[in-house]
Amino acid sequence: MLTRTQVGIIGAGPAGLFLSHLLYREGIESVVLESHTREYIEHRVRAGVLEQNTVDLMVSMGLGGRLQREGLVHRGVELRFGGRARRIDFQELTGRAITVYAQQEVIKDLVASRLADGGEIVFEAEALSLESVDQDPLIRYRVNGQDHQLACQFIAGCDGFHGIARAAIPPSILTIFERTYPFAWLGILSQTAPASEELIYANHERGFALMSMRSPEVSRLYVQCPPQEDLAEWPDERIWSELHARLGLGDQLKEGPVLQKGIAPIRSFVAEPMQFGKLFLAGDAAHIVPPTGAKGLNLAVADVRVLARGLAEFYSQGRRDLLDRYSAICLRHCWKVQRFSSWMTTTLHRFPEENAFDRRRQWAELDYMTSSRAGSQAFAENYVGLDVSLDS
Ligand code: RFL
Ligand code: PHB
Repeated sequence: MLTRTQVGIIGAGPAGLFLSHLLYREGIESVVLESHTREYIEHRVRAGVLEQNTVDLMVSMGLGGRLQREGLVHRGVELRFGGRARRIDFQELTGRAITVYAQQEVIKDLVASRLADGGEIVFEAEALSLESVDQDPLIRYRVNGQDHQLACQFIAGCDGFHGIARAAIPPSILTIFERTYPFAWLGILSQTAPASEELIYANHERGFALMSMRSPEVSRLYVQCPPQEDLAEWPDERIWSELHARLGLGDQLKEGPVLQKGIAPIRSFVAEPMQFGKLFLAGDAAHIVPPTGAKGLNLAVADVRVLARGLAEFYSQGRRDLLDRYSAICLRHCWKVQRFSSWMTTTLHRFPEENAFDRRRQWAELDYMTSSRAGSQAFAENYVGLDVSLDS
């Protein structure tokens, strides 16, 4: 079956869903194709930290109700290293804050509101190929074994790192910038009250650890582990014992039932350009940041705000100016976020090849960044989120 729309969106992650909302507000029609079920995407455990700009956008879209009731507003964060514990005060340094609200809750809010507005999200619809992306774009996709085609004026590739959209940009014009790290993150969700009101990032002899949360009753905790680690090597007792050792929270860290457990690879990745013909990549389809800066979802939102604005200009005034600069604008912002995320990652983790000099240098780096006004200001500004400049 052949259907038509203005913007064909592949992927109902944060990038695709925020985009479909923003377009709807501009009177632009879209169809979202998502390979998984609604149930699956609404329960996939991932991000937890929303920048102020992301929260403000949700509120302005009329999606702030549950977020403002259930989200936990954090005005600072703690860094632990070399026997020290230092707090960065976001409020004092930037006047802004971050909100802890799980990615799957953002997804639930976006899906419910989009469907209530009559929006089209096709679940279990796997995009198979993109055709004629520089002329008359067409997406071939499959639902329940049946092949379909979606003809569109533009395609938004919001299909994450493992999606198919990026491959529709000819290899001759695509450049990949990549860094893999010699470790992964083992994360758990536990039915236990958070050990502290604010997030704690720890650089410890035994490796990095992070104490985060999802609610006053549920903690989200991470430890650095070897890459390609087998989850079976990590029974709950071992995870708790590492968390105790690395976070150094004593009795404050209460153990509880482990509700979910998983290992995530850590990488930095950028594909340039983010646009080819009428295809625009957004979010993880174009770039991955290591989770240490808590930026991936927020970066996806930043991309689609620029894209929605460019498309709105195109449809309302016939101007392509912003669309033509989409890639340059997003990449400029993306590289600043890559810089911060890789700085957080290299400063807080242990590396197999490091020596005693490297350890002292890490501590000095953290000491300076958390004790000088300039250092803490820079940290706070980046953590709460930089604004996107529309200059390219
Ligand atoms: P997503 O979320 O991967 O969504 C892509 C969607 O596309 C679908 N798809 C297809 N659909 C149809 N046809 C195809 N051929 C398709 N191929 C794929 C997929 O099913 C999926 O639904 O990408 P998007 O929208 O760009 O969003 C990116 C974010 O999900 C990601 O960056 C964050 O989760 C990263 N992240 C964090 N970001 C933050 O801003 N704050 C955080 O605190 C934070 N913590 C994290 C994180 C990522 C983590 N992992 C999993 C590495 C913590 C962790 C542990
Ligand atoms: C989370 O709560 O899942 C989380 C928090 C901070 C990060 C990464 C993940 O840097």
